[in-house]
Amino acid sequence: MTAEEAKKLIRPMLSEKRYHHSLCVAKEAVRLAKRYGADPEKARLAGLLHDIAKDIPAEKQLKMMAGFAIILTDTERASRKLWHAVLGAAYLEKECGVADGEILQAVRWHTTGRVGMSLLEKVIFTADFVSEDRDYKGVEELRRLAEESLEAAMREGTAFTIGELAGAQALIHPDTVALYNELLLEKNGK
Ligand code: DGI
Ligand code: FE
Ligand code: FE
Repeated sequence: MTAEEAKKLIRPMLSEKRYHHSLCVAKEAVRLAKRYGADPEKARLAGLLHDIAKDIPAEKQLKMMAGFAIILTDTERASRKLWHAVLGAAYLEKECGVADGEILQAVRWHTTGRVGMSLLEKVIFTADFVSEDRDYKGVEELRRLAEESLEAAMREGTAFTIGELAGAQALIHPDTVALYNELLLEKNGK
């Protein structure tokens, strides 16, 4: 799949704002890939495609996941913002002919993260936090950290996400917590 094909694929599935976000994440992912030695073209495609399922209505997302035989844990079923990552990867693989496992995994893990993330997964995870359309409080600090290392930005980013979720008494996925702990252990071990 070329970048032009990926854009054509996502355009009708996303709102104007979400489409713009996807272009911004792709641009940032290419930049981070070049900086940290990941494949820039895979980063571009994963960035364009990462939120492909985000604007599908919740009921339809559930139906599609059932169709792909995706089994959700209780935490996942109760956290609808997590669905688009799992569903997006399955949809891209099964309906859009995306065969590249690295790209599919970068989409699959872009929301929660996980322990042992690949370089491309880290690039997309970080680009999603710091892309130029983002303007939450603290984004400038995250952008600064992303120049230092992907792990530094991810540490701050996951701490921020976990803090927000806990503050709202929202469920925190175990993969998010496991990633956060891994990043802290790596930092403290150095
Ligand atoms: O799709 P985007 O908005 O670009 O970004 P994203 O895929 O990282 O989704 C962010 C949302 O997902 C945000 O509202 C926080 C939420 N989220 C991230 N990790 C967790 C989570 N929600 C729950 N319930 N649990 C998590 O571990
Ligand atoms: Fe997302
Ligand atoms: Fe996103």
